[in-house]
Amino acid sequence: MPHKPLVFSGIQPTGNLHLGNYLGAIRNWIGLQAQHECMFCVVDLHALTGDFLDPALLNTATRRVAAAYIASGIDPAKSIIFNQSQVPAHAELAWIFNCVARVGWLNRMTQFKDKAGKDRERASAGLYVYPNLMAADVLLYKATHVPVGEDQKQHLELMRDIAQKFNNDYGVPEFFPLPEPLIMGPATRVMSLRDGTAKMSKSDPSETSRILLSDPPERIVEKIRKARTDPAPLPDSVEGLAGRAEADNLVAIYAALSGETKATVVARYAGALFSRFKEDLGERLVSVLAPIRAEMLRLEDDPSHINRILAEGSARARARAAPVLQDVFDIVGFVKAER
Ligand code: AQP
Repeated sequence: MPHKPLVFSGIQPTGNLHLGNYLGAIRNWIGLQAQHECMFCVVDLHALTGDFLDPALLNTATRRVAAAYIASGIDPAKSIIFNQSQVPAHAELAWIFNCVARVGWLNRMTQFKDKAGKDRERASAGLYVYPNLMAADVLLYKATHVPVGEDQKQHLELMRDIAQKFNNDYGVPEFFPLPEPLIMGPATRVMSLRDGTAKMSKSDPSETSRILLSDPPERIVEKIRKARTDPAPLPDSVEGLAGRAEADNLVAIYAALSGETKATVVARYAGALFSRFKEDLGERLVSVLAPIRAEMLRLEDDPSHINRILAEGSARARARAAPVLQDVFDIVGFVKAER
């Protein structure tokens, strides 16, 4: 049974969105929206898996992530924008997937190891089963394509394993599709501006490690000016970026913004000092991010408008989820309580 193409992706409302979220995920969604049916979720259930999150912050961040989607070009009339907690079927299917996924599979997840750090005993059980909830997010709608950054590749592989095992165990071949990851562009893994070996992340304690979508232009320029680099000038070939993680990261960001390859960028700046390159990079960033920030501020000024968009999106998502969850309940053998 071929599955109808459907794109699904989401972001956790755990803080302000950064350039990694934009280049690795959101920006790629805009092009997909023109060609496919799409659902973009604010994954607020996932947001609880880290350290205690202040409810007021979660509340604000949820609306802010939705505002970032819309300000970046996601059209709520075309694509479904909603927050995960408003569709209880996500949590219900996730429970079933907790019983399908094997502990051995979860033990291999590098994101859990990275996020739990040294003190794994203290990590929440939710963080451990995070990939099962992520599988439920996508498979609940039988979505076929998942545009994400490089860091989510392993979770997508696990999602496919869950779908395959469910289909096999219950003898329902092709009930769930095996979703394809879409990892697009030259900046699929944007690194921290302070450490070229660490991913740019919302939860990095250093605010100067990331460019926020909400940063005003002067702050963007300042963060890029202060971004860590080595003392050598830019090389004349991509090979010359090897072993220079910070330099490589800035060139990749530039290439993603200008729509060029890293090779074209280094050829243009061969031998230039980083101070000059950073000036141009700062300008490019401001020209892309300033209009998004302005639109985000405008949208955030009217929380009830965003609430309405989320409410409409959630209603559409619930309507799509209900028959799939009912099929799953029938397949696993739950008795439907009739009056
Ligand atoms: N540095 C990055 N480069 C490219 N893509 C990235 N993504 C995240 N960081 C980068 C992509 O953004 C989407 C949403 O990610 P998320 O917020 O749901 O979770 P995350 O990957 O854990 O992101 P953060 O910023 O690191 O959040 P915290 O610090 O809260 O855990 C995904 O498609 C992801 O690939």
